[in-house]
Amino acid sequence: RRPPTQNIGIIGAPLVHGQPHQGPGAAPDLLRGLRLADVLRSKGANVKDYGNLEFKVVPNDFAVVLGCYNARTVGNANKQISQKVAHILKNGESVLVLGGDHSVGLGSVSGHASIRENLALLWVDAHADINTPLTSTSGNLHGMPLSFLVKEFPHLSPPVPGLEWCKPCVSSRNIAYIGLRSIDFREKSFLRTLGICNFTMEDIRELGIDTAVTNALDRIDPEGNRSIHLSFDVDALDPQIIPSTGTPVPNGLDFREALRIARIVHNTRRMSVMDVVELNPLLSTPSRAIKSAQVMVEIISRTFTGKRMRYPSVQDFEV
Ligand code: 5AB
Ligand code: MN
Ligand code: MN
Ligand code: MN
Repeated sequence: RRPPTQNIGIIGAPLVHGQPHQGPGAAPDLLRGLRLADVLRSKGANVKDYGNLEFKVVPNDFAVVLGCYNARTVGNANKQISQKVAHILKNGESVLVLGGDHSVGLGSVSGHASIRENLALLWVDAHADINTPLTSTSGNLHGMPLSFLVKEFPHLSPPVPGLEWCKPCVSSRNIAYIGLRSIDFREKSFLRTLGICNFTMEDIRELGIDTAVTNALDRIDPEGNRSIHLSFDVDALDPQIIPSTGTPVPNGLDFREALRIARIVHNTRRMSVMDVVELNPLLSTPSRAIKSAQVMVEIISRTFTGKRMRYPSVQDFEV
């Protein structure tokens, strides 16, 4: 069966206020500079680039709720992201959201859920990103998006100014993690209480990536009929491959494993939204930043189209 031509809408979401660095704001344009859209087109996709969203910085927005930094700025930006994602999905296009830090998951997942009920969420990350403003030790919202999105979340958090619009929209049964290896103490208990499916790096080393991803998808989408949201934090990959990220953790996914995730998700033919977040071109060296971005271009294009542009050896991407 030949799938219909794929329509892809790209949004740049250069939001940086979910963490302390400026760099993630430069990622969308770096990926564009590497001809991401043309690579996707060369593999047969129709691509429309909607450009970068522009976000206003709310003055005096520091530490509004117990160590939750920049909540209004992050909240307002994510409301824009949510509306844009919904708009593009309504146009019949799949969406590629280029972050920005991982707080953009708040808007991206909310926008997706507003159009497709019962989505399944695959969170590829070294981290669990499920702190609340009260459990976070950093106060950075890029470590918290899931606590706002999970319907069954066990703790009531104080309402966060700027995020009033954001309603829990994904059931914990329909969320799975791939690649975890740095989970905070309180996050562990949330994962356990909620019974969220997770394949840590340890699990992946034991089972292999194919079994991990296939089982994760079976768990979160047992009937195989849900719209899939892939939220891909580049720090899931090993820092040897992607050194340009703000919160690197050793012993991550290798390139082959990331390409297997791309392949298996692609083969569902049901991925509607992919986020690519936490790429920070201002960290490590400029040439390593470009290589990090090239790795992501290959992963993105294979996830959407299933096709490889060339036959890269892993060494091509080693830095
Ligand atoms: B990322 C940490 N758990 O809450 C926190 O990169 C790290 O989007 C969060 O996964 C990392 O600050 C957020 C310690
Ligand atoms: Mn993350
Ligand atoms: Mn992470
Ligand atoms: Mn990070």
